[in-house]
Amino acid sequence: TKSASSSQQSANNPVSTIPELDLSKKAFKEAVVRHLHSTLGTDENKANNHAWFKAASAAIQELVLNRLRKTQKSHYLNDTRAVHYFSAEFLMGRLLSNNMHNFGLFETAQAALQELGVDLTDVLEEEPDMALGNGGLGRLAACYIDSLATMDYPAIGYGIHYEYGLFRQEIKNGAQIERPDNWRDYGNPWEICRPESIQEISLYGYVETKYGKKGQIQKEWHPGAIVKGLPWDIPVVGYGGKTVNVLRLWESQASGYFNWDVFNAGGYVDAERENVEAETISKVLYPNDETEAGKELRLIQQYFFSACSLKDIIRRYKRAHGDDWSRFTDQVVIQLNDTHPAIAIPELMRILVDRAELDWDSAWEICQNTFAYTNHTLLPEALEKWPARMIEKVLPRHLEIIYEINHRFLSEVEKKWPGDNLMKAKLSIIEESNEKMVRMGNLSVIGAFAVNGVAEIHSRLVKQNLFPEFDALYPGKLTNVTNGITPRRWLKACNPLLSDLISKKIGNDWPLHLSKLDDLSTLADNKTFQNAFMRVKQKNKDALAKEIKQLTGISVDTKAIFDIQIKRLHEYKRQHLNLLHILALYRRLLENPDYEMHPRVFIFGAKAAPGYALAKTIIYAINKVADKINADVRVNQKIKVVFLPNYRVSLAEKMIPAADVSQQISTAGKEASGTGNMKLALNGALTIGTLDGANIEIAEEVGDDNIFIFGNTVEQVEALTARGYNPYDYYYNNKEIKAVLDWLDSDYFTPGQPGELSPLKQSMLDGGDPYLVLADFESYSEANIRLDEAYKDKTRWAKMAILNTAKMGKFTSDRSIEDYVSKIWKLEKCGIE
Ligand code: F58
Repeated sequence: TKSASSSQQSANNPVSTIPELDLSKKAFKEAVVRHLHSTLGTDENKANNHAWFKAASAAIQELVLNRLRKTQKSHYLNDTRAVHYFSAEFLMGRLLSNNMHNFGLFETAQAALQELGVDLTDVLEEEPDMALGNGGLGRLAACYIDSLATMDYPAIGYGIHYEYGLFRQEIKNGAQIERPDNWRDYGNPWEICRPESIQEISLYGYVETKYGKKGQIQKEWHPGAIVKGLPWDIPVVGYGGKTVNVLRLWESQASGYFNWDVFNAGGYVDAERENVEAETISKVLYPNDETEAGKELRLIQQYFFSACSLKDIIRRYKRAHGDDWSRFTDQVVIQLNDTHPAIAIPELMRILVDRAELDWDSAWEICQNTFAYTNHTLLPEALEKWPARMIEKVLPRHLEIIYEINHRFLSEVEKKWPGDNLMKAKLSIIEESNEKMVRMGNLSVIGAFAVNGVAEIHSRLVKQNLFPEFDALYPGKLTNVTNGITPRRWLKACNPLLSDLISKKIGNDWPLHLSKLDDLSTLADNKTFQNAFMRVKQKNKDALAKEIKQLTGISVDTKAIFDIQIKRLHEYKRQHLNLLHILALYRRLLENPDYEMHPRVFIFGAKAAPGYALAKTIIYAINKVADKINADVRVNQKIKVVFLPNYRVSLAEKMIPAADVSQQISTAGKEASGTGNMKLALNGALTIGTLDGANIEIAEEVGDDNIFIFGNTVEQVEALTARGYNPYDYYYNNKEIKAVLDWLDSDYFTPGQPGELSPLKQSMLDGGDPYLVLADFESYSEANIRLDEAYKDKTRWAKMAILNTAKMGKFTSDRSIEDYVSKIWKLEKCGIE
């Protein structure tokens, strides 16, 4: 299907200023045809959309590689300091449209293809998403490397070249089915294989203690296995097409090396060889979000990409500086995206102490000045801990180093709090439980020079609740960098109609200077602009309605409120609060057919971790409730419920421009930041949300009149849990809550199968309702009534929507990156001529 807008000509095509590149329609057309012939071996008559996609991508890639060469040469000649963004996940989505936009070539390409008889919209649909991430954390990494390139900062992303990204979700009879994500089945036009930069890393084995010439103790790791890392480079094109950085992703390969001596001596290694065949390391992305799996293969994945990346960095450093380590921390800063790459800390110590033979203190100083760490969660089940025995088996030398780091650290603690053993137990890297565990968060705080949370409230809670003693021990180390999103992908490319309207009013440099959107504020009361703004929203809704019809068969009223909740499925995000409210509306309509409400379509998109049973039940419940409501003629003119399968970046790009309402309803204190909240508000959706994560900062920007806030605050949540929260109080005191929960026990939504939805009810009653769904229900219901009231007043709603777009300047990832640069990374721009 055609999206509403991409066939429109736009007014905001920036004039390119790259003299050596021919960005004309003629040149693009020729390049596409040339690739059709010589790269794909087909021709204009035979080519299908996929071939056109490949040829168009190859044509763009020529420009990309030209700028990549220039960028790398310039970074090399200037010997620039660079940030190395270590992340187990990069959720890139599609690249063709983005790269076209960043070269200012989108309209040109569209016209060129049109002359060839091809629709660009159909061609773009051929590209599989690069879904090498779970959710917010992985998408944040993708937005950040976009901003880094756009702002001419020397940067490289390091991660894993997963053969299978996040699973494809199918819905069968309402339930989630996971299917493999074969994103590279037909090749990937962007990635460049770099066999010349292969690295090798070691695993397993044992450590030998030796004595050096001066009698000093030396450690030698005799690995049990060696694995090769083959790098694949994905060019990252900055807006304007000047700087092209890279994302380097490691694929694991067998090296053929296996230490039989170790096997004969130790015995246990052989079993591991079966467990961890080299190729399996980068085989598949772990599909968990917010739970820590604790699997050996996951630890190996983390070490694999961290160690390959460090070797790569050191190779590059040595090329310029030889064995002189004194300038290392001037040139290199490594950002750890959560604790997943934290094993890089002992790995760098190993390289410096065992290999480079630096003394411990010098090595530690380098280490502590190299790493910075971003925390993305406070949920205890998401804080990584590894059994010491597992680390000992996989990385025996690293465990020794971790113990040594801890030993020295605990003597610092002793100096600050003499004799306080409780304090030591709390701060120790090692948790002395039944099974000794290594706390990766503590290791990261100790090994990094800066630690940041991802929104103001989250960073405050990191200081106050998660790491208060570390904050006292290292004043100033803990800080905040509020998340951001790239307005290139999340407005300019995904919402061309709104982008054009904005550019006509305020000029076309807002994608680089998002605060300029504030100029729209003066138009918020302007009738003509309101109409234009809402006309765009309507067209985007019409387009999404077609998509919904195609994907689910459900027809929706495009004049209804499009109410959207899109994010991973998790109890703390409370999709089930949304669902309970839908059930309440359903009941109200059945009881009173004249119940006053504007028609509303509730649209969900969410993947559940495959092992998270209750999350899967919630998806099932949403689908079963949807079936019932959508087929019930008594209510289906007023409410519809849609669950769009396989939520992913490219689907988000279609949903977000069409949203009237953005559901951001996590339990206060649980959502570190959220970034979908920013994308939706930027596209003119009004937020109904709790005072959690970045919602608070969004409310500050748009003002209380332009957002629907409800629910318990963090303080109230803390007080409520402290005095013993009992969900039954709400169940027995609120008839509506009782009725909708009891409804779940019946077979009304699952005919012939009573009890299928009971686990959901149980979780909110006997399960203790850990995320306070019932406590927030009434306030949520009231906020929904306010929202409904507001929507009835078309002028008021238009004004509110415009102000949401206008006030989102703060949330560009360019601002986040500038915060990282000034607070943490201390980089200088390197403009590429
Ligand atoms: C998310 N974390 C936060 N983790 O939940 C969200 O509030 C925040 O906006 C976002 O990070 C960016 O800071 C998140 O997405 C994961 O997906 C991890 C994947 C690997 C296992 C542990 C969770």
